[in-house]
Amino acid sequence: MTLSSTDQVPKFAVIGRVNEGKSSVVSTLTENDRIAVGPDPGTTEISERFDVRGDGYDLFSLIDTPGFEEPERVLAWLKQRGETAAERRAAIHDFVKTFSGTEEFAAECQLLKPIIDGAAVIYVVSSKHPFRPGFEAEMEILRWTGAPRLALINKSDGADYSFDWKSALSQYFNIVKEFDALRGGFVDRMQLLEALRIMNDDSAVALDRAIQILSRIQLRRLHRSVDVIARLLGDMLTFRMKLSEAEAASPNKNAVIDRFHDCLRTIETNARSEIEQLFNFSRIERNEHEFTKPIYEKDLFAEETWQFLGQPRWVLITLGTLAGGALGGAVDIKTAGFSGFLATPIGMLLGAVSAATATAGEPEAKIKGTNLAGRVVAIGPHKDPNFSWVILDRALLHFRALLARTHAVRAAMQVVGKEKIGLVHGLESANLLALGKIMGKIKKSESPEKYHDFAVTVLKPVIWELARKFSALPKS
Ligand SMILES: Nc1nc2c(ncn2[C@@H]2O[C@H](COP(=O)(O)OP(=O)(O)OP(=O)(O)O)[C@@H](O)[C@H]2O)c(=O)[nH]1
Ligand SMILES: [Mg+2]
Repeated sequence: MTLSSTDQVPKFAVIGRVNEGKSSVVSTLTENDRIAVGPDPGTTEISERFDVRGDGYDLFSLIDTPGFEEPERVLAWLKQRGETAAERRAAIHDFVKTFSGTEEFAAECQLLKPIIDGAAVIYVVSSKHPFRPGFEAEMEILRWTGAPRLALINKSDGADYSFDWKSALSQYFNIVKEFDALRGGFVDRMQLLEALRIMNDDSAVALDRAIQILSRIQLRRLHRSVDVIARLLGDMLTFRMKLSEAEAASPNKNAVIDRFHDCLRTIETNARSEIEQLFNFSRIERNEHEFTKPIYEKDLFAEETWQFLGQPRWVLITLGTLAGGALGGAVDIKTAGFSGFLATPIGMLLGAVSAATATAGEPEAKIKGTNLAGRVVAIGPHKDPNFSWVILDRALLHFRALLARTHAVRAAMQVVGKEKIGLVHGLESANLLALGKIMGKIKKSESPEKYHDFAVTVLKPVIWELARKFSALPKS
């Protein structure tokens, strides 16, 4: 369903010098990770329009363009033809008409054509390069177009010349804004749309609607992500694998366990892909090299995963006891702290139990088997008490990495920060207890569906908190 004609859909040409991050801005704002972005100047050679659609509406379009190559020569040509204000726009038209299809000024023709066709301008500069008067020629050319113009300082790491840029840009552009194409979250993107809306009255209604629809879609994605993670927990915690006839007849324990683990890995990988697709990521690379894999990307059953993720043993036992109602939830395991907690009689008791029962244990040693007439016919579910926490932790880490990523990033996904630590033990005690309880119930249940809605209710505040931290939560 398209309610508006194409003419009413706001169009923005993203313009600037080569390699300033124009295509990165287009990728991030259009949530398109297939646009060519690269370190070599001149990656984009022809202008290309990318449409943003949502809930059946055309919302806005961005046009990715090649960088200015010879702005001084172009300006000199224009100056010979446009002496008065009235003549300047006509001179731009003449320029494109004269040089289109020729070898001269190919990049400039490509980038000016969309403006002639009615696009407003987003002029991109990188904060890491200092402002030089050489840039004034291209800014002047853009002023001659008479189109509404917003300047975007693409913030990057390292040197930051934003301050110098601002004073120069404000002389040529209606609005100057900072934006980080590699990190800008949903909220930052909406703020940019709001700035574009202010810049150009003609597109105000359309952009208001775009912000409204995109916010609705974002909320829906967050809800669906909670749903996928809740389903992942249910599926993994109750997963049982039937042995084939051949496996049951001559059991090879290791081979069967390997297949069991492969099935669990597949469930996890599918859930991750489902969430990535919800957020329009189509080709996130997974780094296969063991040493550079982020923790959540390390194999689910790698020893390191089990060391850093999930819960320490003492927390597992405490949580088990609390969830079982023995302490009535009266002890706050977070504020009690490990050492202080151990000094209490309950803590000493639990410490002793922990020391007596905790085994470093291979995760695969804890799989339940089902016997029938003396033959193992199925195995599962996974019995390790930390299993549920490890898969939850991995799901949260993956989700966090996704929220921290924009569609302009082409590198393999990494956990934010290099801390070798999961997320579950940073959760609020109330959330921890509720999660422990629900995961315990799911594990014991034959049908995880029974607890799905409950799991969704418990997971939602955790996912919402992450979304808020990463500017991914729309304004209500
Ligand atoms: N550190 C950092 N790098 C960035 C940022 N934005 C873009 N880059 C990198 O800068 C390089 C150029 O980015 P592009 O988006 O292709 O730049 P462009 O202006 O479209 O370049 P051309 O098409 O060649 O004119 C790529 O390697 C990007 O990953 C940023 O905000 N921070
Ligand atoms: Mg480009």
